[in-house]
Order: sequence, then C-alpha cells, then structure tokens
Amino acid sequence: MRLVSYSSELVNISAFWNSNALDGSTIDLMTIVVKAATVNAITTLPASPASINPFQEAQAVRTRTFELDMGFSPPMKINCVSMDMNRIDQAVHLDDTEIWEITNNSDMPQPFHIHDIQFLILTRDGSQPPENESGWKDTVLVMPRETVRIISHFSDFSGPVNPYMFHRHILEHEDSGMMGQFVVI
Ligand SMILES: [Cu+2]
Repeated sequence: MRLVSYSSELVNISAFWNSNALDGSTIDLMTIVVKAATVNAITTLPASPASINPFQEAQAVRTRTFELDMGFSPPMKINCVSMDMNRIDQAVHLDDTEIWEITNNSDMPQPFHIHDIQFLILTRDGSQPPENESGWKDTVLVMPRETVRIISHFSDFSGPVNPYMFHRHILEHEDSGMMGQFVVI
C-alpha cells in the first residue's frame, strides 16, 4: 500500500516566493507493508473524544500583541526587534490567563509557535476558527495580514532564569531572528 500526494499544490504563497520545483508533481510519501494480524490490545474506544474545558475570555488578565514583520534591518522581527539571547521580551505572571494577539504584517503565512504552553484559538480576524482548530494547539498558522487571537493559562514551570521562546516556525526565518523570549514568574 502506498501513500501518495498527487499533484502536490506547492503554489506561490508570496510575492517573494516565485516557484517550487515540486509544485504539481506526484510524490511518494510512504509505503505501508501489511503483515499478518496481531492481537489488538485496544478493544474499545471511548464513546466520545476527551472534552476541552475552554478558557473564557473574561478570565484573561492581559492581552499581549505580537506583530510579525519581514523586511530590512533587521529582516525578521517580532514587535520590531530581532531575537536577542540577552533580552527577555515578555514576563508573564504565574497562574495568569492571557490572550495573545498575533498579527502577520508580511506577505507570507507565519506559523507562530509558543513553548511552555498549549493554547486555544479564539478568533481569526474576528471570526471563530473552524472546527479543526477548536482543540489544543502549540502552533497556529497566521495568514498574511491576518490577526489571530489565542488564549492560554500559564500554570507551572516558572522561574526568572530560564526563558521560553515564541517564534515563527520556519527554520530560515527563526534563524534570521523572528523569535523572542518570555519568562513565567
Ligand atoms: Cu520552538
């Protein structure tokens, strides 16, 4: 059995990204070799998936804004600055619930990733996210010119010494500075 991506859509996603050699091609992803059946240890599935106890917006004590930019000097930045190991960008209070508002000012989709916590997506440009985005996330794709609001609770693993990171989850761009640090204190 083969898992194949037919006519892969790796289209131009920005003015800066002109072509992708794999666009339109058919790519073998995986070969599955089925052998004789084994004893299945799982006999029953739960009747319904685990429920989520969502945070209420009213619980949030603070809203932080994150502006993602691509350009020049420095090329990759969050809130106008590039990553600096010697700078703590945000200090979150332990046990607080916060809303983080992430705006993508660039022409490329930006996967925004936060260490330490998992979060729920509240809105995309003011609208409720689709069903498949109603669960716990550690990364959210913020489309060009879009603002995404997420909510989370910072309940543990606190300390002033070891910061966590938030960053754009594309290696070249986080390497170029689209990252920041926060502590939970
Ligand atoms: Cu990371």
